[in-house]
Amino acid sequence: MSPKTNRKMSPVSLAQVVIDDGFWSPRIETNRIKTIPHEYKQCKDTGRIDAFDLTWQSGEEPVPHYFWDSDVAKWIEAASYSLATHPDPELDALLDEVIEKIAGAQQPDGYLNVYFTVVEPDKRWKNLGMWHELYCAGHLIEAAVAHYEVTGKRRLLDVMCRYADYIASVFGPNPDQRCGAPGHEEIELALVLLYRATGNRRYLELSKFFIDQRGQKPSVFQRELEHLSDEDARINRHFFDKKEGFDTSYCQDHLPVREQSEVVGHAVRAMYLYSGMADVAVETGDEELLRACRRLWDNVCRKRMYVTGGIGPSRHNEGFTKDYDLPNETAYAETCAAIGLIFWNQRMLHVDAEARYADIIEKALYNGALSGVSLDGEKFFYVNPLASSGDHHRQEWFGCACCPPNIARLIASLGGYIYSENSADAYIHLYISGQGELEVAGTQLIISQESRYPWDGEIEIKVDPAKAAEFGLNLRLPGWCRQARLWVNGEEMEIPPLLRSGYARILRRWQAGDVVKLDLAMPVERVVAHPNVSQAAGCVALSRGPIVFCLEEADNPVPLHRIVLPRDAELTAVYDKELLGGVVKIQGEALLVDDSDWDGELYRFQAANMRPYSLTAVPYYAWDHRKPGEMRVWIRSL
Ligand code: FUB
Ligand code: ZN
Repeated sequence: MSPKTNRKMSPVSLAQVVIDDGFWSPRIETNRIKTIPHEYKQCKDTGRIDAFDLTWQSGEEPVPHYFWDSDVAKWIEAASYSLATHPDPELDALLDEVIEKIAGAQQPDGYLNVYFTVVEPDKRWKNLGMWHELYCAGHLIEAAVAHYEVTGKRRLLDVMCRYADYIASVFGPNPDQRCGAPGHEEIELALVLLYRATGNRRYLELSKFFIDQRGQKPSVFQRELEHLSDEDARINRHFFDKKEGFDTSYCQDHLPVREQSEVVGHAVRAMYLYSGMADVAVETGDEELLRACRRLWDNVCRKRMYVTGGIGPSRHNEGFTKDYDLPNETAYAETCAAIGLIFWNQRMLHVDAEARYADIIEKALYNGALSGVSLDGEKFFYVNPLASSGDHHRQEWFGCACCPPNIARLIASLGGYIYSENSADAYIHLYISGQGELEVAGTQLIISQESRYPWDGEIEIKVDPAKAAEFGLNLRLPGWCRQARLWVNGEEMEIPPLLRSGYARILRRWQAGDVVKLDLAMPVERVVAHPNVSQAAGCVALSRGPIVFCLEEADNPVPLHRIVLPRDAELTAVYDKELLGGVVKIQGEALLVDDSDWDGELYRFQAANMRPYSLTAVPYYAWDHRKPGEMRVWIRSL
């Protein structure tokens, strides 16, 4: 094996960051006081939490589902992150209570899964392809690590180490062990977190084992089918049996992961797999895995991603189809998939230190992921289409409730995405007001940011090292920004000579009181899609800074497909503090296809007339908060 590929930088942890930001602070507070309690209540009311008491009896309703454990796990993770930035003794005690229940559900051999303990105990590990035991284990491990890191309490961590030890005894390369891999990836990345938290290499090795099992022939998922009843294998066959033969690309098992170049199958599964691959690669110096990650990144980000950062267009497989296939109204674009894209890009960012990954994090964060939660924090989108005829609305919960606690854990941990550090450099990836405490060039360093981002591109950054030191301060120049200016202590700097992989690197001897100003021009932009995206042909999407906009019927009470935006129409950005919690809206003089002279015909030879029309567009993340109606991101253009 090649030598260790250390990450080029490490993220500054959530606990070292204070967010004090006009855009995010209210959302983090809503997440804390509304979303997290709401999700606890849902988990409690639907039986997910008490299911860990293992008192379920045959015939009782509801029957625990085989991925219920993961919903509670993600709630624990979200609540733990929230404690990191906002101590709350009540929440702390509630977490202890839930964790005790989970600990009580652990079996004498270390196994821990509600469904396969009380509902179908004879089916443990029988259907790895579809039955989610390893996925649930992964989420519980992530929860355990988060809870331990934030509170210092080992209860859940110890439980999950026992479970992971048991899993490591069952699965592995030895003759007395099973080959296997999770159908739904997740445990791979979680085991690396567990390895980092405990120093136990066995977890890293198990993660690598699972990663390399995927795609071997014959497939582990094919082999296990031989032992499944027709009834138990029905769901597998639905996804795996194709006209051309057995195909497990649904769970990225079509090829060994090191040979993969195309993102296929279920989108959340794919994102968690690639995150795990990046993690294992970083810890083991496995360049081959990283090369695969970079190829897959090119495919998804250049050919299979919505302008909102949503991914996975198809409802059928909750995932990918083919290059440039990005339908709008039927877009699946699951909230979890956009979040998974963020997780993976966060990892790649630290491997390669290239701003393109942070660009994707930002795009998904402000658009395709954030749309997943309502402004009041108590309703959620599972599916995030880019057009709607008015019948798609956020819901309080779902039978399959993966998305709500996923967005809660992302928002609660946002502080961990802003800064990174290494021995010679500090990095700012996201422009979010507040402070970060870093350690660079042998000194403690406080970086403070102030801005009205994402509504305004002027950012003031104060750099306060405990003692004067030379290091590079790297400021991300977002991919969406075409014109930036930079000043250090009032003196303007030329940016091109400072450019390093999408960051402006200011290398100097920094001292307390130094002030940097960055001005990112934020005009309204018309985005056009690659000519092969048939569903966006002849259209533009409006964006400004990191925000993608959409038309809603609430502002435009006309059929939205009849609004046409001339190429030269002036578009103005206006901040409206009363609208949707305070947003910039875009206004402009467009045209409306007129039907007043159609006289009832369906077809005619003469083109339709157009009349002037003033359009208003609002941020996509905030759609569906007013009177139900049409929505559309891609606007016809002329
Ligand atoms: O299967 C577990 C989760 O539920 C997946 O990540 C989502 O796509 C949904 O299928
Ligand atoms: Zn989901």
